Amino acid sequence: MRSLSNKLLLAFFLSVSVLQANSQTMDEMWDSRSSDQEHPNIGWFKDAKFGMFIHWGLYSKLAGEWKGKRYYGSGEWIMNQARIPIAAYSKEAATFNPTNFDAEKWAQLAEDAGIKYMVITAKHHEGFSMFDSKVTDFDIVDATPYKKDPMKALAQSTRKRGIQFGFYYSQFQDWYEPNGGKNTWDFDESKKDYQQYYNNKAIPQLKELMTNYGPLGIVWFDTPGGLTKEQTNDFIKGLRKLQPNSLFSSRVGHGLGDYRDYGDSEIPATPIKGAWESIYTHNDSWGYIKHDMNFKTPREIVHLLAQVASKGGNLMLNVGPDGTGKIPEYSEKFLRETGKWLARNGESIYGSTYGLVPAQPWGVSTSKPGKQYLHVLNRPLDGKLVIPGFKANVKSVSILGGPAAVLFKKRGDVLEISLPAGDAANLGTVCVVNYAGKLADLDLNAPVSISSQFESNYVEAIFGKPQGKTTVRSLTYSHYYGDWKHTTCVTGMQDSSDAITFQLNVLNPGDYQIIAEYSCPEESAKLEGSLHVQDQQYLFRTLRTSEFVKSAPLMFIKHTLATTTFSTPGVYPVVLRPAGSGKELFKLKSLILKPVR
Ligand code: FHN
Repeated sequence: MRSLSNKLLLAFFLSVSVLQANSQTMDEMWDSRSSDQEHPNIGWFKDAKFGMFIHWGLYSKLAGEWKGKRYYGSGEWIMNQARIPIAAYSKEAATFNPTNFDAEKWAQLAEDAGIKYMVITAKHHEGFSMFDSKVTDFDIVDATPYKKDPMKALAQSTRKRGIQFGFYYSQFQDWYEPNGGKNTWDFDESKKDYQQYYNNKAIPQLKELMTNYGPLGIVWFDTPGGLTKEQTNDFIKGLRKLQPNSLFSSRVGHGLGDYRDYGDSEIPATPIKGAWESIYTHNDSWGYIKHDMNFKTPREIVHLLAQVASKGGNLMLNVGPDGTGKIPEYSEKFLRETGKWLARNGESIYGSTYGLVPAQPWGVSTSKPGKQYLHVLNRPLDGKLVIPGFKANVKSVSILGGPAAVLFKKRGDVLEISLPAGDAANLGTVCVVNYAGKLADLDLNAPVSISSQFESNYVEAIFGKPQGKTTVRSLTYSHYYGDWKHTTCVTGMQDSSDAITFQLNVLNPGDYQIIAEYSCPEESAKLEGSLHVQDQQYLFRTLRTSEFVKSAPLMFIKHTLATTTFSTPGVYPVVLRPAGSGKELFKLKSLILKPVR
């Protein structure tokens, strides 16, 4: 009787797990909550700021192509995208021979790039182990002509350079195992026994990884599933005993990780306290695809790093080596350029926390005690950097890697810095403001600065104050398969009681065009809306762009709604709302203030 009820309970638990696993949303797969208890070893991670992610597996050899057909987007998903049966996929191991792999070269690249930690895929969803595992023969030592364990060498080469080393491990999805998550083309998901898979593969393999490769900075779990919170707790506890100092990513699930990872390629809209990380691909795919050449430029990488650091987080940027073990040429080249910038400007990134200067058209800021680092991502035309609301006493201003002292003026709370002549080759100038006393914490409600010294001033959705049913939220979509994008937009404005108000701090009087940057599906096209500024109402009709679907680009239009003259500097509210009632007006990404030339 007792064993029957146990079996029933187990069957119930399994069917609930199956349901849960199949109905997971992206937010559940990207669990971005972390434990309330700070990990005692979190310090190095908070200071590190720049990590290298490496996706490398059997999929790297396929390079985005299967049976003459090319696949785009996430190359490591090719087995799933092409529904390749295990029998055919596993044969690829017989010719996987990454003889170009050179641990020293990879680690040297990381060091040259200014990378402080590296996380590499030990086993991705395909189920192939890139390390020597006694748990399975489907691993690089047993199943390939290469026969060596590249992870041993890489762990040594990185550590020797003072770079923290960690493993990515897909703890739930394993398309090779009958009881692993999410291979629905070879197996019936409803018949799977996830516990069996956890007990016989995931846990023993994680134990191998945490025993045989020295101290691991991070175990980077991904796409949780099949375990309750209690079971996840037990799973974590068992592993922690082996290496109490290792940090676990939040994708271990149920809010039990040591730091937060946001969605793939996502930066939170506002600064976040505590330890967290943004993860980005260098091109479109995580795993190598030979026809993916959309590499972020050195300037784009530096700006991304500054953006993430200005909100208090780390950037972990992915590279995808090919099946021979070679890192793409442009990844090498552009990362080395980034490293040169960091060699000069690293003080503003490493060990910093989020910036205290509110939104400015010239860029973003990062902080250290007594210092604000101003990252000039857009240079003002007149070379004068204006920082309103800077209440502390400024002692000096300098440029990292440049003049030790630059001229500045303080008029009340407005700090004005005279930038030295521009250096076009510089990927981003950083001004250091040394100050005495205390600056107040960042005020997200502070008015957004608008200046005539820029071609355009972007006021992001997050700075609007919503009213009625209006909400500001992040919309997630992709261009190619799995290359996620996130845009924070004002949504839900349906009738005239709904509105969004932006407070603009106009620094230079003059004529400005007011442009709304929005996305508008067919059902919202031709709706009437109104914009209020300086006691004037301007009416407009929405223009159709694209539907909001997960698997296609979300298109935005820049629609000029009004031209206005601000005759004196000061704070001006701008209000947008639907004129009638019915459907959502549009999804507003930003308000753009463009000085009239
Ligand atoms: O499905 C994976 C994907 O292949 C890749 O590994 C990324 C990296 O964050 N994580 C998962 C999706 O979010």
